[in-house]
Amino acid sequence: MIRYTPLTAEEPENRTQMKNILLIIFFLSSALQGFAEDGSRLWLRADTKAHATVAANKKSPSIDIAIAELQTQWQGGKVNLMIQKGIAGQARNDNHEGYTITSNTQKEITIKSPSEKGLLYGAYHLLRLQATNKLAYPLNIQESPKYNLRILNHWDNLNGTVERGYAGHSIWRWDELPEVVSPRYKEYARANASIGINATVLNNVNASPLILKPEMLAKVKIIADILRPYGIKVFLSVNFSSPTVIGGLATSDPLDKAVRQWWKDKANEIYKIIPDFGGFLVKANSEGQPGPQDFGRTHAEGANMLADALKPHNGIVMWRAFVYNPTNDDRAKQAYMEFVPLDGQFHDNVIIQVKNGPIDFQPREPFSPLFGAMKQTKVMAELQITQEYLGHSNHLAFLAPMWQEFLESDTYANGKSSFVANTIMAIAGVANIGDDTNWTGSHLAQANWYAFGRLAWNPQLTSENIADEWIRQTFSQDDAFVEPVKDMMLNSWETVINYMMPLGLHHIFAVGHHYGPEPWGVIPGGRPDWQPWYFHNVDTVGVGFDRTKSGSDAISQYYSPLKEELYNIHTCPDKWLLWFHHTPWNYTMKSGRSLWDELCYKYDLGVQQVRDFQKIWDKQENQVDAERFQHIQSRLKIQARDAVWWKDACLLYFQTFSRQPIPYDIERPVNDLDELKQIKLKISNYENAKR
Ligand code: GCV
Repeated sequence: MIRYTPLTAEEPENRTQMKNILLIIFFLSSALQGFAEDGSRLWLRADTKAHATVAANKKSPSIDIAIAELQTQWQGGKVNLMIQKGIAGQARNDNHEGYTITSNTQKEITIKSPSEKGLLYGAYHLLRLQATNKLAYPLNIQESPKYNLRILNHWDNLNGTVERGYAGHSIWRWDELPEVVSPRYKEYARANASIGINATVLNNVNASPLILKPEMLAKVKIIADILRPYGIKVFLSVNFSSPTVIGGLATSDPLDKAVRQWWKDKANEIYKIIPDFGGFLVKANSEGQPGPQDFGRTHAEGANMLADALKPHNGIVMWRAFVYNPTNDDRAKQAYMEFVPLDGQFHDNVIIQVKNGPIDFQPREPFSPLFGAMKQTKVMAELQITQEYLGHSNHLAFLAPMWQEFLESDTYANGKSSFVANTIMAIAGVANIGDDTNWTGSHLAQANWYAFGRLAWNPQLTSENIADEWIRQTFSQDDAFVEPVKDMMLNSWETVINYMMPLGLHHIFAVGHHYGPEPWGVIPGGRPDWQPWYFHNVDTVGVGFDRTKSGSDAISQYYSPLKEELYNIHTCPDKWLLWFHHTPWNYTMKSGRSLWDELCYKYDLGVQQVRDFQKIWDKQENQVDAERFQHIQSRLKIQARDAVWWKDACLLYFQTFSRQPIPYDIERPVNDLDELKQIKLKISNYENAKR
């Protein structure tokens, strides 16, 4: 029913009538379009007017949250929450985070878990089934996460900027804490708990030593207290030079007694105020960060010193393997060369954190050969949720298919089938979260946060399943909306690859901002391994990085039979061809086309695919609120323009080497190479590209 303000005696009648007509128009248009939406509620948009009966056999802050969520949202009968030791089958894991959900009738549902956290996860599971229309009685669900540690890595700086962040400033308001506590911390915790994320690193791996000062730790404590009932542990990135910079010691040598004592004292200080503190994440001897090698020590010696300090408190060290130096060796080989010889030397509370690919979160990379190679060392995967190399928050790139391709890759470690997902014991994701109202800079990028959590819980979920769940919770249950939008999302990662870097091309971004194309880019006097030519090696013969025996032989780091498949240009999958082979322009591809023609068709396909996304989205205008409709529509326009920019820049530049025509049945370039070379976007590492 439409209500409007009653007439008041003082107002002239015609003015009042006019006012009422305007109000009616406003309400009618709101009702037709749905209410304006800013995306702040993420995928947690269920009606909260339910009055469900919920009973629990224990009281605790986490169980109170589970009760409150169910009471306000569950539309069915009574729900019993039961802590129960030793529940069966798949619901068991070391962390006791598993749960069962059972029902005899819709009238009574029971969620059991050995832990409070498990009950909370069970409650969110039940609500997800309701919100996606997937409740099928009788319920007989057993769940437990594949990995005990499912952690976000924030690259947030203490001054509020976010490295490679495209959603505004950091959500952590260090300047206001501990006195002022943003309501967003709790919303953040709730969103993460709803998808099973159970840990977070609050600050950038390019870490300021200041994070360990007592006044900062007092602020960290406040955040940890808010996240705790949601089952989320807090970790910090630490700077290896902290003993010198804030401790006043003469050295930060990990074998120095005073340094070791400094870290022990620091750990004690932290655990005194945050008893369940998770531990440290460390970027050492990488891209200018300090590390044990500054003192002639190894990564193992550095990591173990920190591990020893954390051990009495059950804390862990996540030590990153993202290391490379300007040497003569292929950058793709270096992490493996550095870390494999150290296998077996790390203490058992150290986990080596390895990026999914051997270079750096490129649009598509083969998996890093470190997965499966370290037999006596714990290894975890690092994924990038923030779209540093995938169009920032301007482009639609749903990343579940990328992560799935990675997790399902067969390493053949130990001479037998061994998928990446089974070689790791935890997953980290570099967060795409900021203080923008919609959290992630664009509405559709929220899906990547969601997908990360769901896959870290269960890497066997399909991308389709995850997209379906997310769309139904975030937008609409109507299949007429869900199906085309899901299709668009599922194709979006491959689309970005097509118009940016098809066939295994990589790192041909404009130097610095990693947004637009600059295959011709040169940093005068800069490191060779930061220059696009290092990666594409274009010449009049062909294009691509030779990683076979005649080149860097990075392929030798993989196991048989994968390595034989990759060595052979005819069996190397097209998607990785130019990653592993410097391929002649006239080489005949599996499609029967020459490499040059195939490259042209791929770039063109990428452009056409984005145009199709625009058509799909524009058709949804009546299915979605105006605010989110327009936001996404405007982002797709940017993406369509950028796709043409990428296609023209790469094809026109590579054409100066291939010296062949762009096939005449594809869209002609609309830009001139010389003009494209003049484009210089001024984007810092801390902002979304504006075009
Ligand atoms: C946090 C890439 C990014 C850097 C990032 C680094 C890393 O090089 O461009 O911004 O630094 O990876 O993962 O440490």
